[in-house]
Amino acid sequence: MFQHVEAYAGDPILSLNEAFGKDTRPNKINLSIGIYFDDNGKIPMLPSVRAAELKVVEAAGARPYLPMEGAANFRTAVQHLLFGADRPAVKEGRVVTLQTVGSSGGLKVGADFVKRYFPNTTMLVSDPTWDNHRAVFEGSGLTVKAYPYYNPETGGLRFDEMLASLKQAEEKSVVLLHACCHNPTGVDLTKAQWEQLIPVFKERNLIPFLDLAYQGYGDGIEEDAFAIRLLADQGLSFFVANSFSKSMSLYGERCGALSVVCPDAAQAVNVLGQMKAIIRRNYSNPPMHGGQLVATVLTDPELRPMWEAEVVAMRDRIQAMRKALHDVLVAKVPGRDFSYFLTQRGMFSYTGLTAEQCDRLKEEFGVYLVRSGRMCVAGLNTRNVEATAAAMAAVLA
Ligand code: PLP
Ligand code: TYF
Repeated sequence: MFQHVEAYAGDPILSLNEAFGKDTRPNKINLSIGIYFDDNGKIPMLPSVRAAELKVVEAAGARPYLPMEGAANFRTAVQHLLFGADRPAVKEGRVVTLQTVGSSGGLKVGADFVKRYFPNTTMLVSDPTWDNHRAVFEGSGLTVKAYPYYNPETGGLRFDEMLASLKQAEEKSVVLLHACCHNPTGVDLTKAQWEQLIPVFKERNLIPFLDLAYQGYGDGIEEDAFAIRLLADQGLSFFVANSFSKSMSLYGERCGALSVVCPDAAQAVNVLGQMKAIIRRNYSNPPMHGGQLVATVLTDPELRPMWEAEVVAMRDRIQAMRKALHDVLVAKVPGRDFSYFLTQRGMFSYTGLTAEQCDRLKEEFGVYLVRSGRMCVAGLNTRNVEATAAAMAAVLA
């Protein structure tokens, strides 16, 4: 019956993470998967989230199904977090926010919506992007093409080429953009560059689709929402998928949202309705628990500032590790530029290491990086950063 079902090659990042788990070497170092580990190499339970969980458990009663669009308190809190409670688009009722199964769920629901209402459109993604973007969009039947983004020669952005490419894009193409902390490169647009994109979006009638998976890991919780607020203030219609996996260390709870900014409140009502229909056809409604932790942290006057301070601490720790790795490498490998570790933002850096060098790092030194050369710098800590630098220096020699 199932002879025609071919073997699954596996997801490269998840497979590498599994291989790390099976590696018996005591000094192995996991810089593969995009997860924030603390200085003890553990996934943290944030004290603010723990306190919220105790409150949620204390108050918990019956477990009805949530509505298709998720819990109302979660949706409002997330909308205010992303857009700001006082922004015109929010006050005018033009923003729709739905609770989704992680931001992956938000991307998928958004992709199904795009396919249904813009069936012949093209999804434009950065070159490179998170592999799963292409998989999710193609899975919904959309055509995916890339726009220029990363410049391997400079470790920076090919902004002029990106802009030129978008100026040529077909009307109503959907342009996927990482709102901050680009995965996999760590290279972000500056505020001025975001502003330069606005007239192109308007003239070409493009539909931005922002992915905010690392809010708070770039410059700050508010600061990392800059692009979202800019696009909303400029009157654009666009999508945002956002995640709490990293910002609240709630990976397995699958907490995310999809928001759509619409031209007017009447269109917002219909967009919400059709998003609900898509959710009903896919998984009916999201799970309760994780979303209630997020809503509690965001709205509780004591827990909110606690969480904000915890995000600062995670961001600062990554910055400190970037600097530590940079300084050791500069000393060990003279003549090579490692400044990208200091300029790139968020959890990832693109090291420029070849696939063969990454294989050597894994096999000879137990240091796991994705074969594209992407390093999750959030896997570094005070005990493994020297060894990582030494291993990198060895494969670069
Ligand atoms: N988008 C990007 C760019 C990511 O890096 C990730 C996770 O690594 C996601 C979306 C999905 O996150 P989640 O589904 O856990 O919210
Ligand atoms: O490291 C990355 O880029 C991601 C991590 O449901 C990830 O692929 C893992 C599981 C998941 C979403 C993202």
